[in-house]
Amino acid sequence: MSDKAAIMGRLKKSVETWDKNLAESAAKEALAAGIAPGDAIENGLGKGMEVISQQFDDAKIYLPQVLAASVAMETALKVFEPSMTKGQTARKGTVVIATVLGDIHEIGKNVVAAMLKGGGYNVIDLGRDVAPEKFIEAAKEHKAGVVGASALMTTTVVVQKDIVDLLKEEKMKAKTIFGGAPANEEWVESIGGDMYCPSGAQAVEMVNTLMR
Ligand code: B12
Repeated sequence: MSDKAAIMGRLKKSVETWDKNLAESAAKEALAAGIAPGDAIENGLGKGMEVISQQFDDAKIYLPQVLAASVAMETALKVFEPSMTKGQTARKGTVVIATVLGDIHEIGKNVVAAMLKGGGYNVIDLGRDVAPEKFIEAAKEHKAGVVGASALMTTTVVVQKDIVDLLKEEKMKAKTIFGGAPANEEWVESIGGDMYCPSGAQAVEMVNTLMR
């Protein structure tokens, strides 16, 4: 097995086995080996989280293990973040991003925020469990070109519609991009949003298009 494949395997395994020490060391190894952080996140750590999701769905593991896997993933993300954002002068425009009201899932949003920063955007990350009004206030204050919202639950994805409605009410021109497990293209189209984004790997390209 090549070095890269072995390192990707360790990244995946670290999330799968909720081993934050392995997550940290494998992330450092990936950087040292010159693996692009985006690649390591999507195809290493992300694959581990897919396994965790499946095991959770199959009731083979429970919430504490999912939480521990999240901690492992976040530990690795912290190692990658500086190298994703360094040297950027953030001149391509501003993106306001957060996870919607009632929803505390933030790993995907954090991945996207890091990728956008790495892609040259000024990213205003409002965190998780954020009310639609806060998105709008921040978009106004920072003159954002794009507003992005993550929702991971069928009960919270509806808040994405509230964000579109409020932007329209306020006659704002900012474009919208949405993601998270329960969202899809049809949903975003039905609420009058601009784009659905299925993964961090595509986020920069999609935001580039929206900013044009
Ligand atoms: C990890 C996890 C957790 C962790 C979250 C830790 C954290 N700090 O974020 C913890 C353990 C805390 C958690 C809690 C809960 N969870 Co949970 N969780 C998950 C799990 C397994 C993985 C999510 C994840 O991090 N994936 C990895 C990231 C990298 O992927 P991602 O989020 O999809 O993001 C990528 C893309 O979607 C896209 N994207 C996402 N958002 C955005 C936004 C923009 C703007 C863009 C451009 C792109 C984009 O790019 C990202 C990067 O590639 C999912 C399963 C699943 N299939 O999603 C369940 C899941 C979302 N959880 C679920 C549930 C039910 C809960 C709880 C209610 C459980 C409980 N009984 O308490 C609570 C939520 C409480 C709340 N109010 O929010 C359900 C939701 C079901 C539903 N109703 O829809 C799921 C689907 C599991 C399941 N099959 O039942 N959870």
